Amino acid sequence: MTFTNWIQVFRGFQRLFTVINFAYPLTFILGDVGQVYYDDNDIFNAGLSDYAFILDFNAVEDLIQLAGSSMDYRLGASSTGASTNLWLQASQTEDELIAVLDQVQISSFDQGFSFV
Ligand SMILES: [Ca+2]
Ligand SMILES: [Ca+2]
Repeated sequence: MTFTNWIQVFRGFQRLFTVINFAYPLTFILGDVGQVYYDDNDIFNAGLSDYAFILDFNAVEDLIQLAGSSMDYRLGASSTGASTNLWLQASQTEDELIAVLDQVQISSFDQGFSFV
């Protein structure tokens, strides 16, 4: 079992999942075709109780896989400004928190993301 597979095993759990990145490139599977993980499936709730908390994300080396297209998501600064929150905005009344990229500021999907 690769580490990527191990991450996939935990997909969709209603829990906070912390991923500690290692020195080599990783792909974080936060969605598959037609399925968004860490979505509480309540369009009126921001889904703050389940999201992937990713440490040491490096957009040059690592990859976050998401379902849909970049238009479905938005990146925003955390309340402290030190980290980046990844939100699902498509078909949501209240944007859904999918991931927190700890201690990195990322403002575009140009690098480090793939959409399936
Ligand atoms: Ca929600
Ligand atoms: Ca969520």
